[in-house]
Amino acid sequence: MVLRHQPEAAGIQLDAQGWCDIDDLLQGVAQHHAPLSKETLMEIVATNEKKRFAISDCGQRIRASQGHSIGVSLGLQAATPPATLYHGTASRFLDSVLQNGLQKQSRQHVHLSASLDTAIAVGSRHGKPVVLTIDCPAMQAAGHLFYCSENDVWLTDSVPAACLRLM
Ligand code: HQG
Repeated sequence: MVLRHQPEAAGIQLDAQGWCDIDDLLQGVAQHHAPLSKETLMEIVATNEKKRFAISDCGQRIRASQGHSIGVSLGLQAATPPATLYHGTASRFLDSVLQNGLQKQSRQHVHLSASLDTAIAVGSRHGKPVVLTIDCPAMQAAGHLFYCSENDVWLTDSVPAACLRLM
């Protein structure tokens, strides 16, 4: 939450690439919430089921690898995706998605996955899950760029309805 949506909740600031100093984070969390040791933080980073957080090469800074709703520039390189990616959503969003395509809503990107199971899990967060397949070569031919976050989430700016198919 703090590293992706609300750094001010811990009284910290992120730099333009989303990094913050680990000691500042620990101090801010202690002041605004409850004490958190560096060992516990590192344990969270290491065991987080989605590997959401990354530590900088120097070991002094931390950031979330994707999923921000605040303006950070992750500096990701465009990459070639597999031919098919998946997006899980809730059945109640389906009409709108099939008509308007996928939009990033409050996040910085539309999130896609190479795994069907992941897409089902992501869609289930919103309600009865439905899965869409994305025709990546068609999107690339139309000039859309794809990025792969450090924790293997595929990101893109939007997906046109013509490149989506309901599974
Ligand atoms: C939907 C979690 C209507 C979209 C997950 C989704 C993921 C539309 C919802 C990550 C629409 C946005 C992201 C349109 C898109 N009309 N609905 N035109 N276009 N939508 O949570 O993909 O726990 O912002 O289908 O694991 O569900 O945060 O995106 O249902 O990786 O690490 O609008 O969040 O990761 O919801 O999930 P979200 P998401 P973390």
